[in-house]
Amino acid sequence: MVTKRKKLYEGKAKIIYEGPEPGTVVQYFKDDATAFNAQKKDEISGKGVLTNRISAHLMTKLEAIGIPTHFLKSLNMREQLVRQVDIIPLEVVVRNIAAGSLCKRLGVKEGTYLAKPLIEFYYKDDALGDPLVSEDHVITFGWADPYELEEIVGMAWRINDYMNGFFGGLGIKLVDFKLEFGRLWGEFDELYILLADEISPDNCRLWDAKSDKKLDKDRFRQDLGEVVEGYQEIARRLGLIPEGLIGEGGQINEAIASQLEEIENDLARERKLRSVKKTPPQKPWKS
Ligand code: ADP
Ligand code: AIR
Ligand code: ASP
Repeated sequence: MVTKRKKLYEGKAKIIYEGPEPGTVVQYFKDDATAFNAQKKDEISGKGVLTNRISAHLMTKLEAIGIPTHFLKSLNMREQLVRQVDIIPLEVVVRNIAAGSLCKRLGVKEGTYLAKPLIEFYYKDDALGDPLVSEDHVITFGWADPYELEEIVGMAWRINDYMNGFFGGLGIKLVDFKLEFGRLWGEFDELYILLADEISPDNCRLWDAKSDKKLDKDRFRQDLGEVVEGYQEIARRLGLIPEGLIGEGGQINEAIASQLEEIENDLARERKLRSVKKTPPQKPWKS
């Protein structure tokens, strides 16, 4: 019997479906790309497969260093099972090198190394265009309390430290990235802050360390072309694409594609074992 699952939310890059157990949801990664608050839109064939795989991989790496994340397991090429959280309405941006809106706002030259990593908060509200806000705004308007904010900032620093080293080892500069966090209440009403949403070239700026070639969503934002190729290069360096999968003209090698599915299944099986201890919360969702 085919059961139609309930769509809970459709965003610009993902669809959230009801999960198989209470407290879980399925994230479906679309090929849609938007920029500048959805004023620019397009479909980038194959993007969702790559962002799903890259995000699953990075979330698993972060779990392994003790960052609590929403990720439970990969389901298929475009979907992953995650814990449902109450999203804190903040986009937490960490910057190592000046780019994007920082350059526009302050006139800093793109590519300038910052004296220290910079953490910024944007209030997550499409109608307002996700405005930049201060920690004081966050507290005053109650988007997060001081303890939550301290935890979020601590996690953002640790994630940046880890990812800087990790990408550095792959010959990639981690220019900046955006994180989202969510609240999860445990069995005894204790509160956990989890890393949620996704980490992929859709919300990180990643440059080749030698050439400074952009391998992220800026290829789409700035009409640089070869968008999916940039994402593929990141996946390839992460070891998520076997050599030879993509031919000269960008065509997929079917034999290697089926091998890729096997790898995906192996990864999923491995994560299933890892996720045994992570039973979904007993309590129905609080919102
Ligand atoms: P947007 O809403 O900006 O268009 P997406 O297309 O990426 O973004 O949609 C995904 C939505 O799901 C986002 O609003 C994000 O905050 C939310 N989300 C991410 N992870 C979770 C989670 N674990 N539980 C509930 N909601 C989540
Ligand atoms: N980001 C912010 N809002 C949505 C996204 N994806 C990410 C960008 C970039 C970082 O946050 O992809 O990696 C900073 O973006 P900006 O535009 O503020 O310079
Ligand atoms: N995804 C956001 C938008 O559609 C921001 C961006 O990535 O540029 O505007």
